[in-house]
Formats: sequence, structure tokens, C-alpha cells
Amino acid sequence: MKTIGVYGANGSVGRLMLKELARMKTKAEVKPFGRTDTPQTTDIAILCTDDEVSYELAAKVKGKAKYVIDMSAKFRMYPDVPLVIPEINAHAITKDTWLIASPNCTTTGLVMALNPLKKRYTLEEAFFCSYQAISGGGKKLIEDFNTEGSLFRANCVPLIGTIKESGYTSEELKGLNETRKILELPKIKVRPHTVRVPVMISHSLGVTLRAKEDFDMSTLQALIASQPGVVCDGKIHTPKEAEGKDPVYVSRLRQDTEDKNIIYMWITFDNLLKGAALNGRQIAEYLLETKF
Ligand code: 2RA
Repeated sequence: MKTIGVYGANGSVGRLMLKELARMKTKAEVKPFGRTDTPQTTDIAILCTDDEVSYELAAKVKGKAKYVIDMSAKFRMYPDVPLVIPEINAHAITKDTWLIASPNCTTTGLVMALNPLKKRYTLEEAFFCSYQAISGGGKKLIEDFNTEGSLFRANCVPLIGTIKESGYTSEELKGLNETRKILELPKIKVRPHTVRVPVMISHSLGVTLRAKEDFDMSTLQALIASQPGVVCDGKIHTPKEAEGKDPVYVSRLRQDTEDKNIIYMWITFDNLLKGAALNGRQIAEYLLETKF
């Protein structure tokens, strides 16, 4: 039986990862490690650690595992590191790959909905405003939220991550850069606005999408629903409903009243599952099934 080492297994992502790995159809022996434990030999290593710890750990784990899956943001934009959502771009993993990055949660929801459209339309521009759950900010933010007088209670806070010189936040830049990389659309314009809302689990995005061609609304729902991992069934879906579920839900599809090449949609998904641990587990499962 193949072995998977989970580093940072005591942290919030690590604990979820252990739960997810227990759901795998392809069984593997899972070995939990702390973030500072000395790396051991396993077939796959999953790093559920923050950027700087992942950076150090990856160097130490290299050579001790055939594949390393990193859940942090550290390596996502490295040109030689595939940034993978298995239902979209498992092909980015090549014979030279040893390190694979799992994307940011918000980006994941967006690209799951855009990927099936990319096959039929020339996607030019995606505006989005996110409505991101408290749990996305980790233990610290959850503790803050549970404190009387927290800024995040009954409020919307338009700041996720850190503000960069350009005025974008790090979360907004992830939405731009990671979308381009995963969809292999280096020129798509992504216009992001990210906001924290008082929802505990599940991120949502309101998206306005512009293509070169007019959208055919009679086939749009079926086209989006054809994406594995996406539910697009004509019903309205909310974050509460998405909590604890695997799919990315796409709803409120509609065409601009004037410009037929513009559509709107609402995306909601469990940020801790498809936005994190589930995607990491699916990468591991893909590797076990195809690369050993
Ligand atoms: C957040 N996207 O929700 C982040 C977590 N990676 O804060």
C-alpha cells in the first residue's frame, strides 16, 4: 500500500486533510506529522503549512517523496510548479513534476465555473466580487469573530490578505494570477474585489463574464453543468447549503439585457472542502491512480 505523509497534521487544514484522505476510494496509509517533524520517506507528502514553513519543508521532503502537494500559496506562481485542480488541468503534471500546488479557495470556485465555458467561448474579462467566509481566515479570525465587538460581526470587510502597493489585496492578486495559470488564459482580464462576510463556512462570488462571442443561453446551463464537480441546475444556491458538500454550485445565470456577450452568475462552494482539503485529496488520489 502507498503511503501519504501529512505535514502540519495538527493545524486546521491538516486536520481536514486527514478527514478527506479517509474518504479516498484508492486506499493509502496516511502518516500524520507535525510541521517541525523531521521528514520521513513516503510516496506522497502533503504540506498543510503556511507559506514559509512549506518553503522550508518542501526542500527537506524533496527526494523523500515522489510527489509533494503544497496547500500554501508559496509555490503557486512558480513557472515550473503545476497549479492543479484535477478536474481541470491534471495534464499540467508532467514527468518532471515533483511539487504540485493546490490553488487559493476563491480562485478554485471561479475557475470551476469558467473552465467549461472556455471550451466554447473566448473568455476576455471576468469581474468578481467575493463574499468570503470567516473560516477562510483560519483559527485567528475565527477567534476574533467569536469575540464581542469583533469588526467582522454583522459587517462586510473589504480586505482579505494584505494590501499591496498597487492597492490590490494579496487575495485579489491570487484571483487574477492563479485564474490565468490554471485556465491557461494568460490574457484574460480578471477584475477582483474581495470581501469578508459574516458567514462561517462557504465562499461565494458574484461574477460578470464577458466573452468575444455572444453567449447562447439555451445551452449555457448544460455547458456549465458538464464540468465535473459543478452543480448548475437552475436552482438558487446559498453558502449555507454548500457547507459540508463537495460541489461548486453555480446559479443565477443570466445574460446582460444589452450586450449578449456578457453574462452574470453566482458561485458558492465550501471553502474548506473544494477550496482546500478536498482539492488536495483529489490531487493525491489522481497521483495514486495514474503515476505509480
Ligand atoms: C481566505 N482565501 O478566505 C483565503 C484563505 N486562503 O482568507
